[in-house]
Amino acid sequence: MPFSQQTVLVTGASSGIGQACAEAFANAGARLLLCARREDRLSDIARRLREEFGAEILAFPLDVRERSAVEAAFEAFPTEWQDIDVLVNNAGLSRGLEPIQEGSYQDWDEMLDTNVKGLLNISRTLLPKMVARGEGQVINIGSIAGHEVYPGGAVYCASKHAVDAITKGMRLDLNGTGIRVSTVDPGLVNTEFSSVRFHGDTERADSTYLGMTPLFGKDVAETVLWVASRPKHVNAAEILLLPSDQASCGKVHRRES
Ligand code: NDP
Ligand code: 8X3
Repeated sequence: MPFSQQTVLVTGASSGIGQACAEAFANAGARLLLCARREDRLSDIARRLREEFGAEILAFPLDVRERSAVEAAFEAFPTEWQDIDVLVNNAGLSRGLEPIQEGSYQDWDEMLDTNVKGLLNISRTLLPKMVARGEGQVINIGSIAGHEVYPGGAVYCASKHAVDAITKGMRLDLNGTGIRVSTVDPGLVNTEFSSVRFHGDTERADSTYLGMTPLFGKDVAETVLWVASRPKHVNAAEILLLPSDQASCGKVHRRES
């Protein structure tokens, strides 16, 4: 089991890519720390992974936007869970697709507070321990939206451009500490992402993937696992992972149904 000695933290593990990462690392023998806001979903996932893979799991509710709650959660861990080998900064969301002049302040705050400041809250809390140990790996889930901008996506894309900048800055600041920093940047992935973006309008969410074959959480999780499996002297720094039907944010091949 390649990860049998490793402790892996996945944020946003209650759904989609995070849930798939939890499953992939459990299958590879890792001990897992899983967090998200929906405690019931997390508990079900943790129970299933314990049954299926015999995984050792500590699942706990956490809103990554709440800095003091993030700090308190990690201080409260039992000693045997303190040394985290791999941090998967996955928790994130999009809200709305309105043009900038019609955008909602609430949606903007939620995206920036979660995707940017949430990632910083988790990273700032955990990195000192990794630096002190001289080892660890941070894998941020960015997006094609960190490489391009599309209409109605200014703020979500800004948040993912920020993740790209933070990833690059982390790599510079942590160079020589023994910590590797990577980003996995997917294109369209069929998760709850679009349903969250459209505030529960599932018909509109489903239309995102109409006539094309998107990625699934498992595809991204397999890539994250591959990044984490490289030998210590190799850093897979940046991976843009697209569905074959997608060439850019706005160029998606769709078949007539
Ligand atoms: P999902 O909506 O399926 O999953 C999002 C996860 O993030 C959930 O587990 C959710 O849990 C968690 N989350 C959201 N807000 C918070 C918060 N404040 N605190 C803690 N956890 C939070 O979407 P995806 O799996 O697709 O998204 C995962 C990541 O992948 C995001 O960063 C997204 O930007 C990125 N991404 C997604 C793509 C896609 O097309 N789907 C493409 C490129 C990148 P809960 O609600 O329980 O808190
Ligand atoms: C999610 C991919 O293109 O919907 O980050 O913004 S996209």
